[in-house]
Amino acid sequence: MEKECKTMKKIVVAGRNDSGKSTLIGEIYRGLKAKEFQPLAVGSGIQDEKPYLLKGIDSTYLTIAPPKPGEDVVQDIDRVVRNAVNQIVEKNRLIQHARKALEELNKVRSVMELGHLSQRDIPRTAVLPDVVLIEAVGINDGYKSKETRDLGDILVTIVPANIKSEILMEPTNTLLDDADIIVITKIDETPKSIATTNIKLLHRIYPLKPIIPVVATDGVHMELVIEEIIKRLNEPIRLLEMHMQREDLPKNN
Ligand SMILES: Nc1nc2c(ncn2[C@@H]2O[C@H](COP(=O)(O)OP(=O)(O)OP(=O)(O)O)[C@@H](O)[C@H]2O)c(=O)[nH]1
Ligand SMILES: [Mg+2]
Repeated sequence: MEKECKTMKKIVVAGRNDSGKSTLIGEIYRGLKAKEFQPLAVGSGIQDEKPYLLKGIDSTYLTIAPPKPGEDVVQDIDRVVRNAVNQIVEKNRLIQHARKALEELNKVRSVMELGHLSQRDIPRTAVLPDVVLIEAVGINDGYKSKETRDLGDILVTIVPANIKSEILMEPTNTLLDDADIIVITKIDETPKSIATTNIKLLHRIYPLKPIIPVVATDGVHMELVIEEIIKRLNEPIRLLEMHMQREDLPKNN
């Protein structure tokens, strides 16, 4: 079990307050599930739960882990994930016990010439998650949380289309500088000139990054986000390199 948790890739979704992180996580969950992944969603506060459920995240795969005050992400995410996985394992064990018990009961009923009771009312066992989606706490003043950057294998940073351009131009915007994918939300409710200015600016600062405008509430353009995420989930060498860097192992060059 320990090993499985460690090898599960972590996708971190960061961004300002109210920028659409939970809504996007709900969409990513759906998109990955449609591609045969089983994500586990980790929210950072109770406000995240409702958007997750609205997007159809199964409560089996939903857990809320608030960080300590003043922090943007939980420090011991591995423990949170392990607990969530253990709960699913435990539930599966109970379900399997219930099935066996019912089989035994049906043997007795058969001897007594009573009808069989159906297994239908016992839930199916749940598959274990194979990828983790983590929501960081929304930061008010920018994109500078180093802890958040360090947490994940894939960093998805959200910028609401109506953001003030000055914020994008601030130095040490770690969460933008290091984002694997930048997602622009709320393009539907932002005046076009403002959205266009911000998107152009981001393209100029980050010419090599995927920068994807979406309407997170309606799932518009989400397939582009999912495609970029899956590309990265399937890049074992790159992820290996990231782990090596993190553990300060010698590099090749
Ligand atoms: N019109 C529009 N509304 C959006 C979009 N994305 C999110 N919203 C709305 O914005 C509000 C905040 O969305 P959340 O997903 O809860 O944002 P969040 O970043 O998780 O918020 P916190 O966790 O509280 O920081 C909700 O009312 C969403 O329905 C979008 O692309 N377009
Ligand atoms: Mg949220």
